[in-house]
Amino acid sequence: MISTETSDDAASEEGYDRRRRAQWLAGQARADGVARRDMLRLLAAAGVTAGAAGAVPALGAPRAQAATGASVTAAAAPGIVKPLPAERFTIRGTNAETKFEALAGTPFLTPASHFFVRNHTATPRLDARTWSLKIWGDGLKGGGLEYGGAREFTLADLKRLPSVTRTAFVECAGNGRSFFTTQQGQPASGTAWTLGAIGNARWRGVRLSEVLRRAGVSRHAVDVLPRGLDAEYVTDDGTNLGRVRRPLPVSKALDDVILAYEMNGAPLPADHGYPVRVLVPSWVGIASIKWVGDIEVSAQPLYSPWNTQFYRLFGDKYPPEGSAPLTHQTLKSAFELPWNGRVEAATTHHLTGRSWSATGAITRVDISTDAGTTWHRARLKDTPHRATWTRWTTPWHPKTPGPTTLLARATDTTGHTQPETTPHNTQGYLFDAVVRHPVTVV
Ligand SMILES: Nc1nc2c(c(=O)[nH]1)N[C@H]1C(S)=C(S)[C@@H](COP(=O)(O)O)O[C@H]1N2
Ligand SMILES: [Mo]
Repeated sequence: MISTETSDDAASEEGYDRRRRAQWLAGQARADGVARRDMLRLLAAAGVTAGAAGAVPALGAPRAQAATGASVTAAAAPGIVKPLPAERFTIRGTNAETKFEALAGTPFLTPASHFFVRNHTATPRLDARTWSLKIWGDGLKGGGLEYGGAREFTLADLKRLPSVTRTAFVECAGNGRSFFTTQQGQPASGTAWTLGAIGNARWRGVRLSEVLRRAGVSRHAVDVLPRGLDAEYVTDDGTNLGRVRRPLPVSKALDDVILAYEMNGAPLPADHGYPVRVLVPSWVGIASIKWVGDIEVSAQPLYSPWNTQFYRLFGDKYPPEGSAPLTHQTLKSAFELPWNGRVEAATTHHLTGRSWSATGAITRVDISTDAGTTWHRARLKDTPHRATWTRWTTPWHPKTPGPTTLLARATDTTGHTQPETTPHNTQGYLFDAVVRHPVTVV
C-alpha cells in the first residue's frame, strides 16, 4: 500500500536522477563542466528517450543561470527558479523546505523569498500574455464536453472581475512527516519534511465561484478538476500519472476558493503558480493547484491519483481503500530555532514560534522548556484566525547547562489540542503531535 509521493525519498535516488536528466533535456538543470556528449551518453545509458523527455513541456529558452548569477544551491533543486540560499531552505529533491529559524524576524506574511516550494516536477515558465484558463465539461449549462465548448478567460479577463483578498497559509499535507519516523519510530514514505512545508501569504484574485458562474455552471455539477500546466508526473516505477490535478467538490469550489494572481501584493512568483493558481484556504496544499490551465466541471464525481492513491490515510487503522480524501490541514506549532541549537545559560531569551490550525483560531499555546515536566502559556503576538498562523513569544532563563527538549502545544477554538502522538499512516500525512525540539544549554 505504500506508494511514494515524490521521487526524492532516500530509497529512490534513481527516480530523482531520471527526472533530473529529463529536466536537463528541457534546459532546466545545470551541468556545468559536463560535456554535452557526456550528458547525452548518460541519457542514452539510462534509456531516457525523447519520449521520456517529452514528459517535460516546452518551457522556453534554457535559463542562463551562469549569466544571472543564480545561487549555486539552485543546482540541487533544478526545477526551482528562485534562489535557495542554504540559510533559508533545505533542498529535498524537487522541493525546498523553509527553515523555521529563518522565519525569526520575518513578518506575519511569509515573503516569497522564504516561502517553501513543493514541485512534483519543475516550475514551468509561462507567458501571461498567451496564458488562458479553459473551463469545460458536462457540468456546464449546454454541455461543452470537450474543449470545443470551453469558456476561456485570459488574465486580463480575470483581472476585470471583482477581486478579493484573503490571508491563508499553504501547507503540504506531509508537513511534519519526518516526525512519524524520528519521534514515533514509524517510517512513512514521501518527502521527509520537518515543519517548514508551510507559508502564510495574502492572496489576491477572483473568486472561483464568480468565474464558474460566468462559465455557466449547472445545478448538475458535482466536482471541478483544476489541472496544472507543469510537466506530467512520472512516478519512480515509471507510471505516468499525467498532469497534477485534484478534484474539488463543487460545494467547496463555490465557497471560499480563489483563483489567485497576486501573492503579498505582487504578481505570483514563477515557483508559486504564475500567472494564476488555485488557492483553497485551509485545505491540504495539493488542492491549491499552481499554474492552472484548465478546470473541468463535471456532472459525475471525478478521481485522480491525487485523491485516490495519494492524500488519503492508509495503514492499520484505516480501511484498505484508505480514508476519505483529505480536506483540512491540522494543528501544529514550531519554534523559530535551529534543530539542536545552542542556547546560552544564565541569560533571558525570548523564544519565538508560530502555531496554526486549519479548523479554528488558536486560543492558547503552552510551552515547556523541560521536556514536558512543567508548562506555561506563551504570549500571542497576532490576533488568531483560522487558516493562518499566530506568532508567539515566551521568555526563558535557562540556569543549568546541558541538553533539554522544548515543546510547544497549541489549542484552537474547536477545542482541539495537539496530542502526544499522531496515529500512523503509511504516507505520513497530517502529523499534529507536539514536536520535541532538542536544544543544548551552554
Ligand atoms: N500544478 C501543480 N500544483 C501544485 C503542485 C505541483 O507540483 N504542481 N504541488 C502541490 C503541493 S503538493 C503543494 S504542498 C503546494 C505547494 O505550494 P507552493 O510550492 O507554492 O508552496 O502546491 C500544490 N500545487
Ligand atoms: Mo503537498
